[in-house]
Amino acid sequence: MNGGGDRGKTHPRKSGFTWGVSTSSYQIEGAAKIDGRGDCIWDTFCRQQGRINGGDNGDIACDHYHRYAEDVALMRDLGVDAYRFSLSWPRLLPQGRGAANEAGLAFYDRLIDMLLEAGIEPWICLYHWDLPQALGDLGGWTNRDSAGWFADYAALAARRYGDRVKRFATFNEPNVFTLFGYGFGWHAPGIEDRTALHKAIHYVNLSHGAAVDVLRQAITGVSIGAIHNRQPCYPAGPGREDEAATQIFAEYWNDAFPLPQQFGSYPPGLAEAITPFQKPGDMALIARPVDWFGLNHYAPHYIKADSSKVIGSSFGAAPPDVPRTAMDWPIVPGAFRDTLIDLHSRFRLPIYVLENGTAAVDKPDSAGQVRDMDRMAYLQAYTSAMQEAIAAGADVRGYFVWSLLDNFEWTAGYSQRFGIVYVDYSTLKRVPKASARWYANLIADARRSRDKATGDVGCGPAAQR
Ligand code: IFM
Repeated sequence: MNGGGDRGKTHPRKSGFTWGVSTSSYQIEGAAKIDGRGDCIWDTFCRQQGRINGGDNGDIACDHYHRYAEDVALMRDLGVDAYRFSLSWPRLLPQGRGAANEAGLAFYDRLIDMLLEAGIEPWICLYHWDLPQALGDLGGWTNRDSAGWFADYAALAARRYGDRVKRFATFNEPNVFTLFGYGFGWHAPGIEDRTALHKAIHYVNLSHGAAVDVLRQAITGVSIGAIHNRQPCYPAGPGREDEAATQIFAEYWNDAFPLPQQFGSYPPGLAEAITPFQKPGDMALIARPVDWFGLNHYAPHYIKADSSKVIGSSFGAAPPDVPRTAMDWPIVPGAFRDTLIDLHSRFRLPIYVLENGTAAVDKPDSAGQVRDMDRMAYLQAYTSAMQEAIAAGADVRGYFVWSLLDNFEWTAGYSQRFGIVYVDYSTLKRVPKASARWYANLIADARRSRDKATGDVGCGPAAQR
């Protein structure tokens, strides 16, 4: 395990706590068929009848590819320290490997340069689910060669952007895209197969380790992490079946990636199933030291036994008295606090919250304003819970709202809005919601309290007004 140093000192303006916003390539970029971008597995998945709510797809999304300057200006107005986005692998390498696409590479040059000019630190995530279809055709993450493909892609990104970008994440939520994509068949590529799931878990872990090596070697002063979605899992019902199912589910959800990546071994419930795909030396490659732990957190899960699923468990219903978001996700800020404290005690790495936020039913009023009181209440409660975790000793160094913009919410299409900036999908006009103003005030207050040099990390009570 890494000693816990946060080695990245990369942006002149930045010190102390990092406030940011996050997005991902497929969810916002659009421009799916121009400037040489290749298809990704989500392009294919969206074309399949009945997969996505309303038959939506990422062809246009928020058209960030053309409107990035406006989006950087929105971030500058928010006053964020950092922006976490993902690179579109098929935009850089249309076939996933081989010849690079200069137009795609140049797009991120423009974005990065504009962010730096605006005083916003770019954080790159290499993979947020848009695997090139050409690699999907070769088995995608169920092919052991994926580790080599991913390492080569990481090397390309490092060579091109490593002079200006020092913060790199390998994967976003590997638990979600492997379990939903290869285990439950809900996400691209739509596979429901136990063997495929276990291969994908192991080869994604291998790919992570291979990319860490490449990035570390190629970029002076790089600061590397992976981004994991962690939520407490509780049995949905009182019986022993749900209790056992919850234990299994929690291992797949919370531990299948962080444990091997940090400690070099799989959780007990997965170890046997993964063994056939392991080769000598694999675990050492997977457990390469990283500099920080990226956490995505939304809500606890309530789990039930489900023999129709390849892992024997699935999502159940939350108790009826628990408040929910528009996604029907429980609102339990205390679970966020406890997750941060638990993470700190188990992993001893600096923590960056790289996604937290909520979907809400947002509509402009007659004056064109979006008064998203539910989102503000959620963010207020969750940032307060984070502050409680920090007060209890958790080493939390940053918080990024999911998401800057309303965007393509995977199988929900455009029906769920997570942005603090409203996007009118018919005109692509952006309207900062009330929560954007709230977040800007939070950041400004935090910065003032930081500047007073009180020793506060800048997300203390003064910042919570
Ligand atoms: O939109 C997603 C994101 O792509 C990954 N984390 C959860 C978000 C909300 O569902």
